[in-house]
Amino acid sequence: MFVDQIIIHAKSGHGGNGVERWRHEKFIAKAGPAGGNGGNGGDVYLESVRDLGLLSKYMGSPEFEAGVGEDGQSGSKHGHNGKDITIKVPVGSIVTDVSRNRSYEFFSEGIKERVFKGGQGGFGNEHFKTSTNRSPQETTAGKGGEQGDLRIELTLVVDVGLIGMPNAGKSSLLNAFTNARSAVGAYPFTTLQPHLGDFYGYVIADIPGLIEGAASGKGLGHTFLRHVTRTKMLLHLVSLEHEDPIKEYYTILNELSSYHKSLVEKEEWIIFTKKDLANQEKIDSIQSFIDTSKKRVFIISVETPEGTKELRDALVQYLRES
Ligand SMILES: Nc1nc2c(ncn2[C@@H]2O[C@H](COP(=O)(O)OP(=O)(O)OP(=O)(O)O)[C@@H](O)[C@H]2O)c(=O)[nH]1
Ligand SMILES: [Mg+2]
Repeated sequence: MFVDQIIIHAKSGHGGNGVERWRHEKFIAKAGPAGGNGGNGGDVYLESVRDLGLLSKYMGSPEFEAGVGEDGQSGSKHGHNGKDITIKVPVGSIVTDVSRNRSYEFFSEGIKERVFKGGQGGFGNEHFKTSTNRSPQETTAGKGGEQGDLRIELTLVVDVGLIGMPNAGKSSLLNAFTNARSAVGAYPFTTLQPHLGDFYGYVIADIPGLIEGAASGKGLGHTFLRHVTRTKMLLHLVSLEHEDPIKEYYTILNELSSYHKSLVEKEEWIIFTKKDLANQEKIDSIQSFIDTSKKRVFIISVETPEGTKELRDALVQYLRES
C-alpha cells in the first residue's frame, strides 16, 4: 500500500541532572565542589531521502525518541550528551509540527532540519563555586526535551512524464521500469488515469490520452495536459507500428505547444517503441530525423527488451545529475 500521509510522535531527550559531589583530601571530607554538569538531551532531526515507500514503514511504530543526557559525575566529570536521532522522510514531504504550527519543506534530497531540541543538562555544584562561596551545595536538574506530533504529507513531484499517442506503449514502459502495474491493452485509451511508479526514488508518471485536438479538449484533453506542466522532463513515445512515426511525433508536439509554450521547452527525449514490430525499412525511414534531431533519441522494445537498458541507464544518470 502506498502511504502518502502519516502522523508520528517524536520526543527529544531530557537533559541529565547536575550533581553535588565533593573532592576528598586527607582528613578533609569536603575539600571543594566536584559535581559535574548533566549532558544535554539528544535532538530530533528530519532528513529527506529518495525513498517513496518510507512512510509505510512508519505505520506500526510511529514513536521516535532521542537519547537522554547522562547525569553529571564525581571528579568534575560532565555527563555525556544524549544521542540525536534522525527520522528519514521522503523527498517531497511537508512536515508540520502540529502543536506548534511550524512547517518544514523537504523538496530536495539531503535537507536536514532540527525539529525538537534536547533539554539542557543541569549544573553540578562545582559550577556554582565563587570566591565567596567555596562550598556550594546548589545543583540544577536537567530540563525536559520537546515532544509532539509530526504530520508528514507527501506531495509528489513528477520527475518524468510519459507522453504519446494511445497505444504507444507508455504503460508497458512504466511497468517495465517501475513497480507500477498500469493496465496494458492492445487498444487506445487503456489507461484513463495517470499511474505513478517509483524509479530509483524518482517519480515516473504515465500520462494517458493525448491525441490530435487534446489541447482544445478532445480525448481526455485538458485533464492530463495539466499534469504534463508539472513534470520535470518528458519521454515522448512514438510507436514504430505507425505508417509515419515522425508525423505522429509532430502531432503530439503541436498539441503540447498549443496548450502551453513551456511544454515544448521542457527536456524531451524521443523514444521510438515496439522495435520488434518494425522492419529495417521503417527504421531507415526515421534515420535522417534521428541524425538531425537535437534531442536524445532511443529505439526500444519492451518485448525483446532491446534498448531498454540503455534508456534506463541514461535516465537514471540524467535525473541524478540534473
Ligand atoms: N510487440 C510489442 N508490443 C508492445 C511493445 N510495447 C507495448 N506493446 C503492446 O502495445 C499495446 C499498447 O501498449 P500500452 O502500454 O497499453 O500502451 P499505452 O501507450 O499505455 O496506451 P493507452 O493507455 O491506451 O494510451 C499493448 O498490447 C502492448 O502489449 C513492444 O515493445 N513490442
Ligand atoms: Mg496506457
